[in-house]
Amino acid sequence: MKKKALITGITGQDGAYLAELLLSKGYEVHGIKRRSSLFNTDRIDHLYQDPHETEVSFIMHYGDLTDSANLIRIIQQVQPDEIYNLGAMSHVKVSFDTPEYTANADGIGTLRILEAVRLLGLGEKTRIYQASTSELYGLVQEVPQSEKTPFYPRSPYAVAKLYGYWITVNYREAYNMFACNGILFNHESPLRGETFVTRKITRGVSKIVQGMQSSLFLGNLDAKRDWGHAKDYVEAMYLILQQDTPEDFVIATGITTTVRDFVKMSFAEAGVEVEFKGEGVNEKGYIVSCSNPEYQLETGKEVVSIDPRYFRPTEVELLIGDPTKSMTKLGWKPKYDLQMLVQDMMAADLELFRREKTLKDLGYSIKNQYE
Ligand code: NDP
Ligand code: GDR
Repeated sequence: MKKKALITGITGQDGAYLAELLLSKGYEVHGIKRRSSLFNTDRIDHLYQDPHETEVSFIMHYGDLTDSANLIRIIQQVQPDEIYNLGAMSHVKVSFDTPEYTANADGIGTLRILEAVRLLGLGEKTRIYQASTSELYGLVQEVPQSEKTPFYPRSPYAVAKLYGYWITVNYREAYNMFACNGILFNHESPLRGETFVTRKITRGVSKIVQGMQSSLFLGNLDAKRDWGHAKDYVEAMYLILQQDTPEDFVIATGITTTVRDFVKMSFAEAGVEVEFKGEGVNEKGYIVSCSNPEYQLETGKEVVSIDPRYFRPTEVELLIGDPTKSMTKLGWKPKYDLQMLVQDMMAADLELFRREKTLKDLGYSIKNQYE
């Protein structure tokens, strides 16, 4: 019998990589997707299998973390061995605009999964992974941040995830369920959502060097993040659920970098050197040199500016994780370092916009005919 996994948030960055990983391990993978007025399955279309065929091992269900009855029905039908709760309103800045919804989906949504498993009598069979986050650490209490570091959430997103973290611990202790938190630090990839800072940068840089955009507007350039590759991080999720006892784990690289340096590294991938001048909201990035003959870029051109619209009411300034426990107990080790991550993201975005530019230059509109 194949093992069955149910993934919430399967249409997201991590959902897509995790589904690929579990399929490669022989799992039957079930995913919950939300109904949307436009297709939202781009990241998993390559995994799609015609449900009319026999032996289908990738199955999608419509659902939502705000709908208990729906979750109970899906879990009852699937009877999963493992649930990966990755679904969430995952954008920190947007959570300040939609705090109540974020609490419902990210906080109570976690409870709905745990409670569905409990009341369906699956507490002994079904293992649960909760997508917890380094945002729980928020205002710096100590560095590097480990499983023992106190939490101090700084956004409605982080507060909702704090509830998700503790309700997972509580169900483990109260009902003896195999429920674990992965406290994952930022992880990125070519599949990263376009409004998170790394992808915004690699997309923006790819367009700027190809003459498709003049400048990139960013918020806090001083923020420091411990960035890894999502492909490595979904391996850790899987390992957490294969242990003999349920425990919580920090997943991180242990290296932190500013947003400003991520910008420089991304331009450098395209052969462009950028330097920053000025202070605070007046800081700007300028081109110093371009060694790539493919691009026509003037030295001194302003390519990065600050837009305070991207500042957060309360910011998380510094994240740096201590992955000692996951490295020793899980045997987890990332394959990608930051340089390789930037290379992977830049290669994908340069190619994406090279194609888009070619189509435009040939006179094809890449916009929907109704726009
Ligand atoms: P994404 O934003 O790429 O994906 C989020 C997924 O959740 C999407 O599939 C989205 O669906 C789905 N979703 C959103 N709201 C609901 C809802 N109400 N009901 C059901 N599904 C919903 O996030 P990531 O893949 O980057 O992250 C995965 C998880 O890990 C999230 O919980 C995130 O908070 C957490 N996390 C992420 C980190 C990171 O650096 N990436 C670090 C630490 C934790 P749709 O496609 O329809 O929008
Ligand atoms: P984060 O990721 O908030 O850490 O949450 P994000 O990439 O949005 O921001 C990282 C840092 O960059 C600064 N920043 C900007 N951020 C965005 N989005 N856009 C900008 O223009 C910009 N300019 C500067 C931010 O202020 C911040 O300091 C991500 C999400 O995936 C969460 O779901 C997850 O839990 C955490 O990572 C770990």
